[in-house]
Amino acid sequence: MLSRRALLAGGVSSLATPAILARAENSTDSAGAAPTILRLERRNIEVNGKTASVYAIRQPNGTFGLTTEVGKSFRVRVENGIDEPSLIHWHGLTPPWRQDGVPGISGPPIPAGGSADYGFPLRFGGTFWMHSHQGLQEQRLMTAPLIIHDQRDRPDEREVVVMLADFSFTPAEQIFENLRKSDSMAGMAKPAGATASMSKMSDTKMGSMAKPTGSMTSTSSMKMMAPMSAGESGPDLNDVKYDAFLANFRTLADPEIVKVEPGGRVVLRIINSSSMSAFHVGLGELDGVLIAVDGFEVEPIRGRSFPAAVAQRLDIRVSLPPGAGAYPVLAQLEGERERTGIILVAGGAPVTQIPDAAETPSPPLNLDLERSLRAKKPLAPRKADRVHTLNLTGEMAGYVWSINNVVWNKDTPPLAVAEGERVELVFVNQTPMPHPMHLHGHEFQVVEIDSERFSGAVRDTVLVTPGRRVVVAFDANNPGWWALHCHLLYHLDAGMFTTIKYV
Ligand SMILES: [Cu+2]
Repeated sequence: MLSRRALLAGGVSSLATPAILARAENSTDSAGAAPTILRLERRNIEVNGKTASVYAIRQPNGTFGLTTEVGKSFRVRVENGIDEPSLIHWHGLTPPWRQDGVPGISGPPIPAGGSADYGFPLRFGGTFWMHSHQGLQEQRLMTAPLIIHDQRDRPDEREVVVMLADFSFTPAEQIFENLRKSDSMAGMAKPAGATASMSKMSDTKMGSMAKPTGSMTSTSSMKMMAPMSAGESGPDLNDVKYDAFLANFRTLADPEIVKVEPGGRVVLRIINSSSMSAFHVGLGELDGVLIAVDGFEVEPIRGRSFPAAVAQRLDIRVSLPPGAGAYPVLAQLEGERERTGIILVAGGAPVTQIPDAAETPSPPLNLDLERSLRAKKPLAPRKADRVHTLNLTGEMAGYVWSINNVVWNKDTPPLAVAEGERVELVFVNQTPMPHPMHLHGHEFQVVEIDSERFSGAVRDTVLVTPGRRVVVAFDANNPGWWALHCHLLYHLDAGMFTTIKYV
């Protein structure tokens, strides 16, 4: 049988003369060492009994993404085997800015059939990930784990990577178009020729931009408006109604089963690679210890449920009870019942099917955990040399998202920063939706929530819930032009994006 995969492999290997974009800068080690090849490919996965064509970032041996160790250089060649340009961002790493993987800011995308080389020292270990920053490719699962081992890893501990994702059979471009149309739906002035798009509206769920209004009378229109799970006074969540939620590319109908030792130790590396969806990660009857967020160590926090906003990572240590047992690790969508997950199985215990919906909806993510996190290695105390306030803003009509009411475009002036400065970013969420804010090229420390100062987690993505004010601090120690944006894919694409530049 000639599988699609075989065809793809042939397609990729036929790139005999790839255009090598010399993008790698001097690295500190073995210039002669061969880079790890990461191929951007198309592949098929099965979701809800249907075949879906998605992307993948894989090594030639089939390994998704990359596992390496601190002290080594990051030496990678990305080969673009899909039929459109792409560029991969190393989420959470601090490369030279030309290697950061943001089209138009760090450099041009890799053309179809081309490749690009990367090389830079790895300053720290932890749980990171990689994803396309080109267009809406991330929604089609152009994502993979990026794990950097360091001295924290224990030889007696089993590492289990769990990558969470949201999935829709509707093409991302259509999802985005539906979101943009949502205001006309709210007004209920039925657009001419809207019949086709009306049926597609079931793919998106209206947030506040389309709350039922007095002018809405049609019951069929009412049906399109999914109920506000968090209630009228709660935040607006989950703009997009997904067909499935995946853990390591699988649903709970056919979850990944990970064999573990009875009484053994496991470290879960949870990566929320979703485009739009935040989860509560539940350990069931297992006690967990949260030891790191976004790759950076925190003072350990015990618990059985931890929040993971879009793009965030959680390292959770669990000790398994002696004897046989099956232990689901479940991620439940915030504000909803839907969930996904994997199952740890010790000693050949039987595995029972777990419904892909919990009995009750989960609450929206809040900042309670964020407030209680304390960095193990905080930034050195220092007064800020410069403070930038970023009001997170949005026009509900037309799905317009912005920062300080500016919808980003290439002419938007970057925020000024000078090398060597301690910079504080004040995020003020003036919208009814939560925004996970991500700074490229630097780790930052959460230092204030709603005027309460504390020595919070060092990380690269912080959730700012509606009405809240969250302050992060970072040292401007990596000159370049860096993206700073909401990590909700359609917010980012709609303009909730800006940059910091010091070169
Ligand atoms: Cu956002």
